[in-house]
Amino acid sequence: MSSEGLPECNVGGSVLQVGPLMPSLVRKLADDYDARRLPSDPDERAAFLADHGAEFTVAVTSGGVGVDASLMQALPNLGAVVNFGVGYDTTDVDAAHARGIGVSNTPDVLTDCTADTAVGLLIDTMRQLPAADRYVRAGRWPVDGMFPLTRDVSNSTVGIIGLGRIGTAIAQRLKAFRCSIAYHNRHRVTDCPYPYFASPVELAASVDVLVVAAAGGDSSRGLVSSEVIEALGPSGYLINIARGSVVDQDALVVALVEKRLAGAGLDVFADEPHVPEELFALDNVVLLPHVGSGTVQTRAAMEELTVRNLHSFLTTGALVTPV
Ligand code: 8YV
Repeated sequence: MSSEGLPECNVGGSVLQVGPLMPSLVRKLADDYDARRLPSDPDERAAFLADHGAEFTVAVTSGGVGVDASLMQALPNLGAVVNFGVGYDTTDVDAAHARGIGVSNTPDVLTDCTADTAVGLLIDTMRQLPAADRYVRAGRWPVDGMFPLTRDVSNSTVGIIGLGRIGTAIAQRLKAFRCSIAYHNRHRVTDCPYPYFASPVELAASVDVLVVAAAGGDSSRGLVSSEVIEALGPSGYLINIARGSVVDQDALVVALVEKRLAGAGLDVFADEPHVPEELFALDNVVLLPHVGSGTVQTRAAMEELTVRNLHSFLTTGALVTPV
């Protein structure tokens, strides 16, 4: 068997691994698909592509790296980019489609896990639970007394930027907390029970918490601008589990440092894995190392769907979950 549950196939050396992937997926690609890995060193990479670029028909990558237009050009026989992850903003989909290259991602299998992370992060941020934990560990409770009071999550108003699969799953969870939900998308969602705001600034001005769940890429870059942050205001919270690029990170950091925002919970950043150090000292900010989908079960399901896309493309020419 080439991979569990999938029929044997003989694909030779046509699979290219672009960027780091989960160790189990790296092994599977190497063992079952004879994949080669694109060197990260620029000189080695150029030489490798000059020698082998024409051999590859599929690139397997993830949201952290992706396949840009210049790499596509160096892979003249590429037919598919198989992306581990639901977000594919690092792959140039327009350039891919213009060249007849299919792109797949891993939707649905990570929706629940990522929505769980968003709600956990929202609670952690509004209730300052990580700071309260640090307070206990530092021995401050017996010395300094009660931890400062925080803010209710239940019954708060929450604006969701990007009411797609994950945004909707976040809203469903927050309904159990009796939160009022409103949203902003590029287009109104049909048959949606939540109020729609065409303007992110107006949405931010009317909620306690803004949750960013929009896809990354050029269409959403800087959508949460300094004006949106200002509209959220000194009693507002920002939660981002989407992509750092959706938020004007410099404006966010200044607003947090100057206390023009009540707090922020951030799982994603503009230049991962680098996080602005000004945030490290702020107890009203919760910082996570991009763990939205980071559970054993969810990553296994993402890996399985990645391999199904790869296998399907190699055996039938079609992707299972094309974008
Ligand atoms: C992964 C993600 O961490 O699916 C996504 O878009 O951001 C995460 O689930 C990422 O794809 C791994 O590189």
